[in-house]
This record gives sequence, structure tokens and C-alpha cells, in this order.
Amino acid sequence: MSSQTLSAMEGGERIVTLENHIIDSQKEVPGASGAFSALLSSIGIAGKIISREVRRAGLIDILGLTGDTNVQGERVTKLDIYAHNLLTRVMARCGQVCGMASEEHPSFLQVPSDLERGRYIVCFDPLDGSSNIDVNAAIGTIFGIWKTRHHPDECTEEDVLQPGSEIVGAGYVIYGSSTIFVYSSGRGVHAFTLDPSIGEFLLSHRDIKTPDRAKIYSCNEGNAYRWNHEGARRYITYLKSEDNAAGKPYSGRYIGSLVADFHRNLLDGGIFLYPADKRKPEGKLRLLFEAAPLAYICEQAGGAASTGWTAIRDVVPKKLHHRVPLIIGSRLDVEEAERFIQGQSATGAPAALERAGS
Ligand code: P6P
Repeated sequence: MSSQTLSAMEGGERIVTLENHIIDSQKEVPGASGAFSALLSSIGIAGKIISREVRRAGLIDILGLTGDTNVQGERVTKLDIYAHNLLTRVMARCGQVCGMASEEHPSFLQVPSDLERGRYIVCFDPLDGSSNIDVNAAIGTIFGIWKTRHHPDECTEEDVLQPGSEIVGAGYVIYGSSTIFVYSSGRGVHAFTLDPSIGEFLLSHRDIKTPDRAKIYSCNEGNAYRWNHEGARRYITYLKSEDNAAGKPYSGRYIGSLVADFHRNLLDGGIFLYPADKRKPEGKLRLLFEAAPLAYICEQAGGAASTGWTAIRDVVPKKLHHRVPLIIGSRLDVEEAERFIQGQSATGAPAALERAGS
């Protein structure tokens, strides 16, 4: 064998596509049927198609608003509807899903009986942050995968109302300077960057671990005056105070697109907060379509996700569009934010005592 051929064989990293990785991961699961792999691959295909539409939205009059508002009371963009319709169609026809729920649809969606049903339930936010589309800020698709508790032909909304602790897989696709598919099926978090010239997601970040602490905080400070808990305001003030020995002040970074803010913090560390406020006393972000899937990813990467009081994974949804406060990111930062919100302080002392200087 020539030395050139030998070096070609031995040189460089293996090129790993999303499909390669999904099949390799399946081999680690005894008795796996391939159903989960087929479902994930279908979501990957949907991500590629939505990426294509997002990239050319400005050129084919698919930007802008439909003039409608969704079940969230939010203005709906044409791309929101495109992404919702595409994901609903792909999930219904992949043969692995019996029911689904979408942030853009008010009720549970059972896969029709004339289509092959599988044992998975999928909840998704088809295009999170879509209010940022027209200004070309990064947006994303978020998905969470659960198993139905009933036979696939009998699945109901009850099968969707499961806590994040029952998630069997989750991920997101971020449509930013590049399109990246990030997922976990319980064995770490892995990211794949789309090479549009070959139409493949290629492994770019293996086994992502988020730093335990980092000097980034991400929140809409314009809402701070109406946050329900004084401790949340005290926490942000604390982060901005000058204490270089304690690594402060932190830097503020807020894009206003959850997937973009989350993805930055997942890779570089930091904390994202969307506390409950007087307008949205239960919180703004949706448990099933945003918080629970991202909490799963974050915990798989060594981070933490909380309402400020309870781990997101432990919150049992009371309704499809259940909203929660979301504090998510680097573990030590989230734990510190919880102490403030719960009325303690950085030292863990009750805030009243600390304020008294005792
Ligand atoms: P605000 C986008 O509409 C979204 O649902 C999330 O992507 C984002 O984190 C949040 O709302 C932004 O909300 O009130 O700061 O505009």
C-alpha cells in the first residue's frame, strides 16, 4: 500500500454525520429497535428544511406576520406557521410517533389512525424567537421526546403532560451564522453543524460540558422592576457589583431569542433568567416546548435548570401550555440565583440578616 494511501486512511478525524452518530448511539442501547433513531433522523431532516426556508425567507416573501396571534397571544410569523406545519407533517409520517404538541397549536395532536403510529410523544416549539426573524437574529426549533404511557392507538393529552424527568431525548436546531443540531439521548450532549454544500449535519462538538460557573448573565432587565421576587432583583444587582476577587461584575448578554441565549451559555457558561413577573405571574416560557427540553440538555451537559424554587425536570405540567419561570445554565450560578430568589444571599444567610449587616 502506498504511503499516500496509508496516510489518507490514518490521517485526520473521522467525518461523523448526525445519522452516523445516531446509529452509533443506538448500538449502546441493548435491544434498541431503531425507532428512536428513525425519529431523531426525521427531526434532523425537518431541521434542514426549516434552515433552508429561514435562510431564503427574505427572498421569497415568507418574512413578516400572518396577522394572526397564537395560543400564546403572540403575533405569528409566516415562518412560524411554515415550521409548525412541516414538523407536524414530518412527525406524523415518521411512523414512530403517536401524539405531539406544538407551541403554535392550542391542543394535543394525535397522529391519524390511517398513518403508522409509534410509541413516542414529541413536544416542540417550531420556531422559537421568531420575533427576531426580520432583524436576522438567531432563532431555533426546540424539541422534547417522551414515551407514551398508553398503547400508541390510545394516546391522549395525558401522555403529553409528563415532567421533564421522563424525557428520553431532547434537542434544538439553532439557525444562526450556521445551522447547528444539538441533541442528547441521555449519553451526553452533541452538536452537529450543517454543511449546506452536502446537506449533512457533521459532528462539530462532541460531549459538550458547560462550565460550572461563568461571568455571563442573560435576562431582560427591562422587566426587572416587575419581577415577583425581590431576590431576583438583588441577584442581578449582586452580579453587577464590583468584586473582582469574586469574579464580578458579570457581563450582560441578551439576544431575546431563548435558543441563541441558551446555546451561548451552554458552550461558554453563564446563566439565563426569565423570572415570573406581574404580567406573567406563572412565568413566560413554556414548560413542555422550551424549559423542559432545554433543562434536559443543560443537565446532560453538567448544568442546572430551576424555576428558582424547583428543578425544572420535577415540574409536572398541569396543562399543555404550562408556563414556568426559568433559571438555567452553569450549575453554581443557578444555585446562587436560587439562594437569592429564596430569600437567602450569596453566603446562604437569610437576606434580612445580611442586609442588617449581622
Ligand atoms: P422578552 C421569544 O419570544 C421568547 O419566547 C424566547 O425566545 C425569549 O427568550 C423570550 O421570549 C424573550 O422575551 O420578553 O425578553 O421579549
